[in-house]
Amino acid sequence: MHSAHLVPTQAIVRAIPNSFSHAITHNVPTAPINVELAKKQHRQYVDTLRSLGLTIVELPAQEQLPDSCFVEDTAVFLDKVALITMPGALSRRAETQSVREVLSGYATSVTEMTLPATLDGGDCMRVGPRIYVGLSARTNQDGITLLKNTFAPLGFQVISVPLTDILHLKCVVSPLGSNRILLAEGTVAPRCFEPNEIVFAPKEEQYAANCISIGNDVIMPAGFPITQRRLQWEGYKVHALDMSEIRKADGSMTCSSILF
Ligand code: CIR
Repeated sequence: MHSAHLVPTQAIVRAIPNSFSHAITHNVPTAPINVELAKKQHRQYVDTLRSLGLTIVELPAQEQLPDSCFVEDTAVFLDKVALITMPGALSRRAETQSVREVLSGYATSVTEMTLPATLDGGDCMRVGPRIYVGLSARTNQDGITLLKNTFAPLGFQVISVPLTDILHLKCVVSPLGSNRILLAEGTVAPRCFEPNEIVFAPKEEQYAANCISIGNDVIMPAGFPITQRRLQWEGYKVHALDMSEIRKADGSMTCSSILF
């Protein structure tokens, strides 16, 4: 049986490489990525996780892999079971090796995905006993089948959510504890997530729908006042971080760590 939702105590992160300006992006940034500022924003992100009591496992930057700071995409790690993914983007596939090595130290079982299956961790959202998984340009049906084969035996219900024009499921929705989510309006139909409670981020604040909730604390991007007020009104303590440079590489809150 899967564990009830537990507050994470550890975070795996990876420093931003100097090559970060070559990360994949679908945004056409209005200005080039300021890599030094991105590194500063990443340090603030890591410091915030640490200030909330998490033990940080920081992997060294990998210069030859510009997207490698987005560790979330390389593994799904729940209840000490690790599924090492086959990232959908070819240029990201070599990122998994060092994550597998570090997770092997914490996991009771490690499964490695192989082609033709592909899956990015950013498409997987655990909410209590359910794992929602985006069927996306990065995650295919074979990847979802392997996710099910790995986690259904632990008692998780795996629910696929077809996506169009959305990079990853968690670009538009993220968990707020074990029976509640934050969802960007006008993206995925709310009924897909029944019976969870939903807090909505307005469509124009879609980027803010990707947040990290740890107990009563929520880490979200700065500059999204409506979503921030809604979360505060719900009683969360909000930590708003400047993510301007990380966003230019299509990165956000959840993708920069593996929490467990
Ligand atoms: C990519 O396109 O793969 C990266 N530039 C961004 C990945 C962001 N990952 C995530 O949201 N889980």
